[in-house]
Amino acid sequence: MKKIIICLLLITGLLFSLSGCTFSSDSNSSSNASKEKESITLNVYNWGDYIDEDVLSIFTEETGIEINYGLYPTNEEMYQKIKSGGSDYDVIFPSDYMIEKMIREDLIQKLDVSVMPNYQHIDDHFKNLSYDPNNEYSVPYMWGTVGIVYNQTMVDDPIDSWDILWNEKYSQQIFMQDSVRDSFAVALKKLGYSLNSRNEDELEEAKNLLIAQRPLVLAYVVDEVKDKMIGNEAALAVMWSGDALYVQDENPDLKYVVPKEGSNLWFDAMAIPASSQHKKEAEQFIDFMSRPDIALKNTSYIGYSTPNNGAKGQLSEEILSNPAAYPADDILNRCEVLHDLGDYTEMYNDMWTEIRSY
Ligand code: N2P
Repeated sequence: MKKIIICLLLITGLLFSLSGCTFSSDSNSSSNASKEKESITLNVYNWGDYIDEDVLSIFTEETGIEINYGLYPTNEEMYQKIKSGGSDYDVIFPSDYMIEKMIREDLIQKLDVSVMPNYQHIDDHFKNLSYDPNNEYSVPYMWGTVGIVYNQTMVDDPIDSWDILWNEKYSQQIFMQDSVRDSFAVALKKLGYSLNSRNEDELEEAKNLLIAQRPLVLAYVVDEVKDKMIGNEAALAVMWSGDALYVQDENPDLKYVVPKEGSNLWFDAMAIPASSQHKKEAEQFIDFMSRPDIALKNTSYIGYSTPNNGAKGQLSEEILSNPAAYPADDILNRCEVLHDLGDYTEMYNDMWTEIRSY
């Protein structure tokens, strides 16, 4: 009897260690060792409020691949997480300049658009852009501009210039973005400089401008700005166009303008960190996100503009003719795309820390 029990224990132990091997390629599913089939979990890391979360369960239903979904507020925070290692993200959504930087630092891996049939739905205008000239590292997700959202019942000046954000009349009525590149872009454009300036005098000037603005600013915010503007908490806010669309829907007093001095035109795209062990499944997810019905769900839910022709073709005339969502060329022509600043990144970051410490 004893022998039989020992034998059984040995066999059980062997089975456990074998199943351990099967699952060792995926640390997240080791607790699911009792499942018969290997189950993969993709770690997807995205901006807050930047997806219709229903699509995540649709993906799991269709593929059996589980998704562990995490959020970040800015490119810089995402970058730090990936750079420091220790995290095992499989899909991220960096912006243009951050894609450039992450390619340079070998932090994202090449992907193969030839295994992504839905890549054909991405409009050619969003391909071969300078941050990823051969479309080797990223698949466009959303795009837009940065501008001012204002509450027309709370302002009586014309809003067409960044200058309004330095008007003392609106002291404590202004929300700025808690984001280094976005805030510097505002100050640099107000001064008539490039938002990619590497000129130390210009940067110093922009920094001083942002410090001078500090007492007028009610708060530096990210996603929470939407509810605050909907709730009439301030007159003016620097916002991304997609969020502007979303708040206008909830509060018709809110208007969006891209100031005459020019602004930022940005592109966010899906990419796979170099450390991901699930390239194939990550590509499958990126392709799924580019499928017209799924891209339509996302753009409709979050309000941001889609680079996906299959989805765009199904949007209402009301959305397509809203200049906040699909601006005409005269607006786009005065916008500039952010670039990786190389060694100057640190200078911007240090200055931003200084501004935020006042
Ligand atoms: C959504 C964030 C949009 C990112 N909350 C703009 N690049």
